[in-house]
Amino acid sequence: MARPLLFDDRECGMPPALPQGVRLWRARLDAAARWRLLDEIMAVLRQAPLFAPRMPGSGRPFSVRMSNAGPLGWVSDAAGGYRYQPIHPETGRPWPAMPQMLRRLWAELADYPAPPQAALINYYAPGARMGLHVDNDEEALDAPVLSISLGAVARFRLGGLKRRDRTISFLLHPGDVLLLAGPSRLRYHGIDRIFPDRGEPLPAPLEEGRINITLRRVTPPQPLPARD
Ligand code: MD6
Ligand code: FE
Repeated sequence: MARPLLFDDRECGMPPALPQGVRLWRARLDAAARWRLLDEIMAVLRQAPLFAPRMPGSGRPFSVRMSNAGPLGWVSDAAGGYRYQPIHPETGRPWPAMPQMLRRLWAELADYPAPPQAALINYYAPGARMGLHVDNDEEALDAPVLSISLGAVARFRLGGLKRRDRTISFLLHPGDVLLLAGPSRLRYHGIDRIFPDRGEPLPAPLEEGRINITLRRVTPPQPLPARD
């Protein structure tokens, strides 16, 4: 018999079982930490305004708007495609420094011997979504991607290594932290929808919607020079 919707794993709590390499820390950031992080993110966005990335080829804009912090940022446009670059595509200025909180979270959770180089900031206004995709524009595919959710609740969809593989879905709440690592690093995933009335408001001038931050290592760590 179907269980009542209120207790459905798709709607609340932990998904039944996460595949190896996927970790989910519910409410890893408490309310105070979420506000501190949001403050830092709003400061980044004042220096590096949200831009609308475009699909390679068609030039169709994503519904999600983006910015970055750190030495590298992920961008996409019709002519250049998906890539990392050290400057904002519209202002031409270097990305703002990565907030220390984010570097610390990576050091605590990522189990990788080098710091993240890009913090990709995704902003979902009500109605925005992100189609199933794989994050594979990084050279350092041995490094995990660590993701932090803020603001509105979203439904995350997680698939397999092939687009047509079975998927599971679960909700991401503000303060949740999700890791895709190891054998799950190249799994398909996306955001089906956000729930603008659930979760927490964002600071002005955004007010509503969802922010997701993904921390990425782009290039392999520099090996130490041999001493002999
Ligand atoms: C999002 N997240 O939560 C989109 N990518 O808005 C991602 O695309 C993502 O959560 C790689 C690893 C974790 C993620
Ligand atoms: Fe992704």
